[in-house]
Amino acid sequence: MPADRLTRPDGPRPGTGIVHLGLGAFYRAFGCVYVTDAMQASGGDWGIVGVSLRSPDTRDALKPQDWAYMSVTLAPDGPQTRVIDVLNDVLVAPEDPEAVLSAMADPGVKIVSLTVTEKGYCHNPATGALNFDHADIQHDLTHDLPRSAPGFLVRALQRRHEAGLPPFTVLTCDNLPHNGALVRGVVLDLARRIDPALADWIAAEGRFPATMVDRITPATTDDDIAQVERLTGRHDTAPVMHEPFRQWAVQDDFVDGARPDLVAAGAQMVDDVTAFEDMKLRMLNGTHSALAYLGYLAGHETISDTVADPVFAAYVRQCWEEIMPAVAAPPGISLPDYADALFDRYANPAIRHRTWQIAMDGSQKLPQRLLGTLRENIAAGRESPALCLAVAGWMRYVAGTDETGGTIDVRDPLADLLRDTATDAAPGTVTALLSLEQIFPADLAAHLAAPVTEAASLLWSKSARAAAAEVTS
Ligand code: CS2
Repeated sequence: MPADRLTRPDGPRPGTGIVHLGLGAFYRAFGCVYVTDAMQASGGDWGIVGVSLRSPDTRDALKPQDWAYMSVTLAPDGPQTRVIDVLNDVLVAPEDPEAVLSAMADPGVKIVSLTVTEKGYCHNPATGALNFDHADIQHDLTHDLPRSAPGFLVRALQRRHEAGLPPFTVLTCDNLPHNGALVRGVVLDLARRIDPALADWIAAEGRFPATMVDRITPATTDDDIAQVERLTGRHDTAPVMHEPFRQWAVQDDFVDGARPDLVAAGAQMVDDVTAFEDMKLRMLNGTHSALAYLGYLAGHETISDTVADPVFAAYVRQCWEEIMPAVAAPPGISLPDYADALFDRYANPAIRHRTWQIAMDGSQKLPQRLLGTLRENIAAGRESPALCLAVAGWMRYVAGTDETGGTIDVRDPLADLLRDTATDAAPGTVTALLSLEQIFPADLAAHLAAPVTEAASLLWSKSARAAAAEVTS
């Protein structure tokens, strides 16, 4: 007998206080859970309207469940499930951009949060400035109904300004350094071209707190859906599968102080997020990407499979040795303990986080994950053989051919350019890719040329696994 479809539990429905752009698995496993906990502790009208900027899949899956879904905590000793019913609606921007703008301009909405991934900010990854050549930005400059995330933010703020309403707080939850300043910068860049007076108002009244978000949440698979059905006896087409760990450090700077009681939900409200952000982007995301490229090339499907291989277990520890001198620990945190905890999180066999998934969009990820650390190590005269191998691993990966001659399905906004730029040989590929200034600023590229070529030669002539063993002393 087929299992009953999950339905929304009976109970009061809070008013909508948040519109979230980019409703993927991560935000449903993270922000939606924090906001649910905050309302359970302290109340408030913080129901969420989710917005998908591209595909209708999440809306189509959640609608028959009245927007409820299961959050599944994958602890090493077994899963725990919980129904999350904080969503009040899900909109699909390309189908109805007007509905998205009216939701964002609603006076009850105090926060617009975002998980639109690195590329969703339409910025130049090396400089952080808005890329006015981006097709969606070109469109949004001349149309009232936008396509891009910066476009929706600017046009909705414009409506609020015209209606005499306060702006909403823009709460970015993407893995970008100084993410609050970055989103503020792209919004102001776009607003200034549309209407300088609007830009002045946003600059004066708008709030763009920086955040550090952390919870490992692989994409949900059909196997996961079947597992949830076995566990609960309910059919949920869109559960989210995540690790037990979660951490949210948020700069406490909201318009009129209006926000859910995130402290009650366990978030850390701080004046300055920088130290949390640097630690997480460099130690977690930096090694995630390193393991993704090299692990994929070595034939490992997931991060837990990769670190179960003793060569890569030693390699990731070597990466942390190279990263830690370039990280200032946030108050109360020991970096070696943080690294140990990361290792345990990566090793959790219940988390099937594919190396291929993390390898996506490397051109947008490399600067904040690996290149900042390398820049600081170079300035301090410290060598970084394991991190240079990670950069070489990315180069080999985006060249598009794996170690057995198979084609790699490279997903990246620059995928075509990267594949065409790479050559068959290691030194040529390194020189050509290092010359892409939207990823590698010229001064850094000059310093990286020799050590990355050395790492690439090792990688091309041996294998990812042998190269990882060789840089781990
Ligand atoms: C991962 C992140 O896919 C990726 O690039 O590195 O999604 C990572 O799992 C999260 O940032 C963990 O908080």
